[in-house]
Amino acid sequence: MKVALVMGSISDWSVVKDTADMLETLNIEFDKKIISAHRMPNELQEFGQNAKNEHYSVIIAAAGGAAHLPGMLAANTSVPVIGIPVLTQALSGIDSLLSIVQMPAGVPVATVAVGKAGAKNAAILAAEMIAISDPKTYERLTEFRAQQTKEAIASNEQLHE
Ligand code: RP5
Repeated sequence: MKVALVMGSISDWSVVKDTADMLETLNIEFDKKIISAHRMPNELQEFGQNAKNEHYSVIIAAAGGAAHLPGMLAANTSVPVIGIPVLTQALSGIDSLLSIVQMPAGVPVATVAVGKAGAKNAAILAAEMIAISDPKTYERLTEFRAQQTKEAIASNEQLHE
């Protein structure tokens, strides 16, 4: 089971890298690709329409500003789309967030938080979707959660250093 990791521009890669790292941590196979909704509209449509045939289980799409990429991918496929709103300089990512989250009824995009937390959570959410029918991924997610709980508890030590 494979994830498509799509971004609107090479300028999004510094954010999407965190998603890629987390997918690797969770041992999820993925392909990464730049598809600009506005500069590559034909490629976007083709990619969305072929997503199922390409055996993608989940699409993660990151975009900033007038962030139409996740929504337009969702318009072209029933493969679930997770949208990452990229932090922007002009409007601090609120433009990205609203562009991605406010989808019309019938075409959902599962939208995560702006910035680093969202980038990581997109990968974890994709893994959770895959884990529904993949016990090995479920096991890895369980281990990941247990480890982060352990680290959070251990961070108490730092209060007394
Ligand atoms: C969006 O426009 C991209 O997702 C990027 O976040 C934003 C700016 O793109 P560049 O002008 O940096 O290529 O399509």
